[in-house]
Amino acid sequence: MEFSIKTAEFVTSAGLTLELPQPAGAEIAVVGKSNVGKSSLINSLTGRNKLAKTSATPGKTRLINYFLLNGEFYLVDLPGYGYAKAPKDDQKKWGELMERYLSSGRVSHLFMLIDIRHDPTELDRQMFGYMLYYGIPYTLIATKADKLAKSKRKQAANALAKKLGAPPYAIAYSSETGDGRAELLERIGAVVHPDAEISGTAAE
Ligand SMILES: Nc1nc2c(ncn2[C@@H]2O[C@H](COP(=O)(O)OP(=O)(O)O)[C@@H](O)[C@H]2O)c(=O)[nH]1
Ligand SMILES: [Mg+2]
Repeated sequence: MEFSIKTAEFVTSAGLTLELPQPAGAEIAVVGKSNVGKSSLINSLTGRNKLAKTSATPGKTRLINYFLLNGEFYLVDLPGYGYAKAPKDDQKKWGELMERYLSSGRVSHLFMLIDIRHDPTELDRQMFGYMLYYGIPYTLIATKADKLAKSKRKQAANALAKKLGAPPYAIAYSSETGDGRAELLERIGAVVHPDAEISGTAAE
């Protein structure tokens, strides 16, 4: 069955005190550098242009933002990393916040975003290391796919995953064109309803 997003609503924002909402059926969190396209991905997925704030000024979001989708699972917009002008103190707080959140045991899946045009940075590698350390299942997503020729997207996305040391697969996604949307929805469906029959693999 094809997975679709019918409703999306903002629930709450949480900071270091980690006052998080009651767990839902699943919790998918979006991580990545500042400006990589986290908020845009949430907006384009839900078809709600102003749901997650997007900004041309990176480094502004310092909170964990919760969105409830279809009334059954959370999509979580995490603060970005790697904003060069961020004060040292902010960087430290970011680390604490991430550590607390990722070790909370609530996260069912992580979407890690990397710009399709750039090699993973040292901070991306660190982030990827945390994800493996905490043993949280993940999907790599190469963002801003519209910036590359269509014929190059798939290969560039997969190459990014390989450079990160992951199995060579990433979804090429564009918030502008909707490229990769169907693939991402399928992934979300598998996370939210892991026991549902996957099309093409009929039960014996
Ligand atoms: N061309 C293009 N621009 C994008 C895409 N996604 C995000 N952007 C732009 O990148 C900037 C940062 O996006 P944002 O979603 O705020 O990034 P965040 O900091 O990771 O939440 C904004 O100017 C967006 O318009 C995309 O798929 N294609
Ligand atoms: Mg954002």
